[in-house]
Amino acid sequence: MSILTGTDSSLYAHYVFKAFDVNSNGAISFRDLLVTLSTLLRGSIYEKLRWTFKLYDINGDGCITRAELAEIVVAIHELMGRRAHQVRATGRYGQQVCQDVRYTSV
Ligand SMILES: [Ca+2]
Repeated sequence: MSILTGTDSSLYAHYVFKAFDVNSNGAISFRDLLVTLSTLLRGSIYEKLRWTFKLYDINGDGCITRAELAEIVVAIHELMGRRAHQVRATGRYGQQVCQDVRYTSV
């Protein structure tokens, strides 16, 4: 955690790292970096959505569960300076996001 900003980017960085690691070998090669940056900067909407889906699909099983969505929401909140125990203590962020997704997908 950054003492100056009170933020912790490590959890979100972990998930972004996994999404950049195209061939899931635990390292980001120069090719992985180029493929990902190309996708995010010049890719189609479908390619960008597929990359974002990969970010949220933590275990890579092709589905985003409520728990996975909650994990990403916690990571984003930590990135913004809220502590994980505060976010998890309420348990409402992930649930609220899931409800919002359900309502907007109907
Ligand atoms: Ca999953």
